[in-house]
Order: sequence, then structure tokens, then C-alpha cells
Amino acid sequence: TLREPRTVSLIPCPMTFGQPFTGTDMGPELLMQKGLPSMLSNLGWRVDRVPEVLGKSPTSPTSTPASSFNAKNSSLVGTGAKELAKICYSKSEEGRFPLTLGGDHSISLGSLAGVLRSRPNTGVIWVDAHADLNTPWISESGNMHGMPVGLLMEGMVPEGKSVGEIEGLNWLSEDWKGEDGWPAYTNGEKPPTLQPSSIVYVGLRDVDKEEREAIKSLNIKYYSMYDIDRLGIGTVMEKSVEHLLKDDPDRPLHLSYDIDAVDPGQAPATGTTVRGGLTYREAHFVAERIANSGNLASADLVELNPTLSDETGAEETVDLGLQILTSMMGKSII
Ligand code: HAR
Ligand code: MN
Ligand code: MN
Ligand code: MN
Repeated sequence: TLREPRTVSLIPCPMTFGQPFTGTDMGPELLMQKGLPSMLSNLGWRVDRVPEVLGKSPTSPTSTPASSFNAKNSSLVGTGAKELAKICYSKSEEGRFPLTLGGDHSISLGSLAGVLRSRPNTGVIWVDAHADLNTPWISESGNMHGMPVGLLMEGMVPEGKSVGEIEGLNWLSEDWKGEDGWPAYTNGEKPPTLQPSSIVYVGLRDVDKEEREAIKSLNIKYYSMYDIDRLGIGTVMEKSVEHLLKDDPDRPLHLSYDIDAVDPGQAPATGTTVRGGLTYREAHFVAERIANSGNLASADLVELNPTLSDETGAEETVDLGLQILTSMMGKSII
């Protein structure tokens, strides 16, 4: 899937509108300041630095237009996701590795849609305390960082409804007219979707009732913290890779890494901490094992929010984010 020389497109996407807090917009800049581009070139990647996808510091989420759907700030989230989708689509088409730095997790609606349009057989590893499988029809909070998987997943939209009718998401509607960078769906092409069999969850421990029912009824593969305790992270990752690659060993993989998957002791600077998460080593191992598959072709790191902990906690969380990124991009211990 990736072309030589192997090139990573670094895409800063400082979205905050998918959740209630400001501060998630600081993630990309901190990761860049701490040297991410040179770390990646030291690992042998050519680094293509993409300009920030959203404009400067967004205004307060509370000052934005209300959505008639149960999807807060959906125009802003949807428009940002569309811009990100365009970039991830074109970079994928060029054979590059789109690496998106969040921002809250709503941006993965855009990165995944873009990658899936170019590489429809992509398999997804979703590392998160949460399933992010909500839709406006089932969400309790209306926060769109809890919806990126649900909005793309085949079988999650109720009969007679469609994602394309949500404000900001018309670019995912079948009759989208097309614009620069995101053309209309013609010649039988459908808007990008994800099959339930094409995703594996790792690290779940806070799942809403309707999400749980959907995981069971759609038979989505998951390894919760219970499974990690029972099997160990080694077995969990073997099984995860096997699930995604068994029918097509060359399939491209997308890793969506929500820093809140990690235990709050190691990653306190994030908006929705849940105790009992991945240890420091488990957090690395997940990324290392996916890197070792040789199939990783795109990724996101999301939900860093340095304003939500003390200074030491913020620094430790950003440093861990950098470690996870370099691990997924091929850094090994020896
Ligand atoms: N499931 C809850 C909701 O939809 C909480 C989602 C929290 N999401 C994130 N992303 N931090 O994983 O509101
Ligand atoms: Mn998430
Ligand atoms: Mn989460
Ligand atoms: Mn909950």
C-alpha cells in the first residue's frame, strides 16, 4: 500500500468541538514542538508536514450553532472532518502514511473516511477506553467524539435514517454533489463505510448500553480490559492481528489510538479518564505489535488535553504520546 520512499504525512488537527473541553487543540503543537518530525525521520521516514487542518484556536464550543440532531456542534465537527478526509484521501492515493494528530476523537470520522475511500479494505484497530460507537440516534451525551465509529459502521444507522442528513455530514450522503478534494460518488461508488468485521477494539472499559448491544448484535471483535487481564496483552494483540489479517495478509491497517486507553496514572491529561487502563508497557506493546505486522498504513493519536492535569501530568502524557507514535512507526527496544 505504501510507496517508496516511505513517507509519513503529519497532519495536525486541533479539533475541540467533539467534546465539552477546550485544550484538546494543544496536542498537535506540543507533539511537534517536542520533536516528532525529527524522531520520525530518525526512524527512516520521509516526513511530509501538512498545514493544520482547522483554523486557529476555535472559539468556545458553547458559542456555536445548535444542531437539530443529537450531535453537538455537528456543522463544525463535520466540516473539520471533511477537510481532514480530503487530506487523508489524497495522501493515501499518493501511497503515503497519513498520521493525524488530534484533537478530540471526532476527527477520526474524517481520517477514516478519507483512508477508506482510497483503501476500502482497510482494517481498524481502535485502542480506547470507549467504543465511540454512538450515533445521534442512540447517544446519551450528544458529544461527537463518542461517534466516529458509529457514524461509519455498517448497520448502526436506523431504518429510514442516514448519516448524510446530519448537519455538516452531507459529504457522506449518497447524493453528495462533490467539491474540490472530495468528489461526488459516481459509477456505483458508495460513501465510505466500515464493516463490523473490519474493526477490533482494544482496552474497552466504559461502554454505553446501546453500544454494548450493538457490539454483541453486530458481532464486533473486542478485547476489553477484562480480556487483557485474562489473556495478557501478548495474546490479545496476536488475536487482534489475526482477526484482521486472516483473509488478506496484505490488508492495510489503520490504528486509532485514544490516549485515554492508557491508565490515568500514566496519562492523566485527557478529557474522559477511566481508571483501570493499559499500563505503560501495554500501551507501548499495542503500538509495537501493530508496527511489527508490517501492514500499518495510517493512524491517529487523539484526546491529549494538557490543560486537564497538573504540569507534570501534562508533560508525562505528551511524552507518552510521543513514545506511542514512535513505537507505531517502527521504533523497537533493541
Ligand atoms: N460513550 C460516551 C459518549 O458517547 C463517552 C465517550 C467518551 N469518548 C471519548 N472518546 N473520550 O473515546 O458520550
Ligand atoms: Mn475515543
Ligand atoms: Mn476514549
Ligand atoms: Mn459511560
